[in-house]
Amino acid sequence: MTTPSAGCGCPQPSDAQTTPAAPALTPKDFKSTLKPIWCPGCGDYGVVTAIYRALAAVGRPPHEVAFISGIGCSSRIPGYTTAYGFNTVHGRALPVAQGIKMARPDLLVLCAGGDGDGFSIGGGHVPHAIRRNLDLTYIVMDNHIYGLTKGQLSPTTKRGAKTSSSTYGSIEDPVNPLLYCLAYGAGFVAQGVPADLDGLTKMIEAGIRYPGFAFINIQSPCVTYGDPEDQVKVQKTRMKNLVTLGHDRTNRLRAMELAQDYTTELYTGVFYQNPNPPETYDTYIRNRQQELAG
Ligand SMILES: Cc1ncc(C[n+]2csc(CCOP(=O)(O)OP(=O)(O)O)c2C)c(N)n1
Ligand code: SF4
Repeated sequence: MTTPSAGCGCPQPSDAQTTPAAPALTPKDFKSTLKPIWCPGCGDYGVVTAIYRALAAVGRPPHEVAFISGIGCSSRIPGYTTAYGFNTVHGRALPVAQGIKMARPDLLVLCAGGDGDGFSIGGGHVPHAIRRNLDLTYIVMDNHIYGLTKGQLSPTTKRGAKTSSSTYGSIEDPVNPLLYCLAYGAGFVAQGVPADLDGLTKMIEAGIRYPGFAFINIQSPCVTYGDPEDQVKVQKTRMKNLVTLGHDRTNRLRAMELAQDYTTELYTGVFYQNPNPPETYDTYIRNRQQELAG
């Protein structure tokens, strides 16, 4: 606030003595000194860049951010940020992330991993994290393969794909991560690609700002073990942006219809955002504790 100056019109010293504003954060503030060891061309490079940008836009300093992952190439991501990081056990990132959010509700909690981590070994945790609804953001780098263990099929590998563990072609239908999370009632569900860095950054920022469990599936190609026909070609030929299509992100049933198109189209953007987010589990527990304490 400025007050009228005395006589000469110059600003008075007292006017300028307000607490200086904290300097704005930049993506660099979130970049650690560790150099990523992903293969050149791996989609995860774009994902970490989008995360640096989104965190800078949200504006919480690194020491107020906790980044939890499982095990896999993608799960290395917390180490490449300056946030507090925890590489847990394969498939167990979500339980640890929820525990951290309960113990430290003041922290901004991000959780990340691969499609194997999230929808195979860790698949049983996802529905319960959704229905528990803590305020955290879950990012899956979906490369349709097990990257770290050298190319076995994953739950999102398409039927017929030849991998190191399905040499005659996968005989199972893939899991649909978007439909899975929508069906269990997640309040925020989006899908992005590293090639659209601006779009990806915006959706990660929106997911972080969403007050509840937010799920973001990122089609992040594995250039070493992945099937380029399955992922790279689809991104080049069949990608459709939900904003351009005029999709109403508050329409959950329409979001489910679009998510069902998984094998024919690749939609990017926010599929669903609950316009009236319910109270989160962490807030509920804290309020009840206060009530009971009188
Ligand atoms: C309990 C347990 N089971 C299996 C493994 C072996 N393992 C490590 S990473 C991984 C799969 C990685 O695939 P994904 O989660 O899709 O991540 P990506 O490497 O593709 O990013 C497996 C099976 C392990 N480390 N721990
Ligand atoms: S193996 Fe695949 S997922 Fe892992 S770093 Fe290399 S390109 Fe990325």
